[in-house]
Amino acid sequence: MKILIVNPNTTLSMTEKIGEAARSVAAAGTEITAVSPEDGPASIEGYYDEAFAVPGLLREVRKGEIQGMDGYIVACFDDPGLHAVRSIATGPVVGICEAAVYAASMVAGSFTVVTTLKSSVPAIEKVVRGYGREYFCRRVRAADIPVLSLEEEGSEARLLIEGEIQRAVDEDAAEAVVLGCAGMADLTRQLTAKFGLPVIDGVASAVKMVEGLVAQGLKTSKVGGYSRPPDKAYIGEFSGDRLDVKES
Ligand code: 5HY
Repeated sequence: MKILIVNPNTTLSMTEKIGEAARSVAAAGTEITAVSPEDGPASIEGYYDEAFAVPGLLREVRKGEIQGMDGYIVACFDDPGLHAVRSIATGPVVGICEAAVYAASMVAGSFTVVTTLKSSVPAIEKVVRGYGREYFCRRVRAADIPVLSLEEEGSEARLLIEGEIQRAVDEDAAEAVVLGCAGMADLTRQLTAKFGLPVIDGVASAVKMVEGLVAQGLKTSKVGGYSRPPDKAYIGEFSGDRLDVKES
């Protein structure tokens, strides 16, 4: 089974980390390919960055369709462009926020999300509500760290994340914690051991969910909302993003 993971930001060290986290849980026979777009923001911290990450994300998925990928993962915790990706993907597509909040609400009665900057919180709250998980989600907290500090050796990012997890336990009575950034994927095991409760990384959860969907022979429905858009002209910088009729 071939799974394409797209990290919608353009920081390759984070893409490599995401690929490693995915391979660490993938089943034998699952081939993981982790990529980033050629164009777009180095990190995604709110609505503006999200908007500019989507065209590059879609271009990588179009390449994946030509390469015959069986399933896709959108590896940014805002799940940017998830529905647009489903409009052009044949196989199942799962977002890491979507996967993590469903997994969390299956292993705990409540959870808190710990993300990076305050500017990322409203977008994540909206996505969690969109999945109908607001009943389980006690709070979306920010560790007040830039996304790219997770790539810096010796940064205090992990200490600040631990501090926010402790507050989630003490103040939110959270029974599980969801890591609100793909760049935190490598911290899961040590944080779970340190705090003695499930600390969930969406990359790992998404790999297992895509594997499960593909193994059932499920594909993205092309009836209704996720059907391919009718052909039309794309002009200017996006003229190359017009879907080729062959892709229909
Ligand atoms: C992420 N940004 O998972 C989100 C996290 C955030 O570049 N990868 C990013 O802070 O919204």
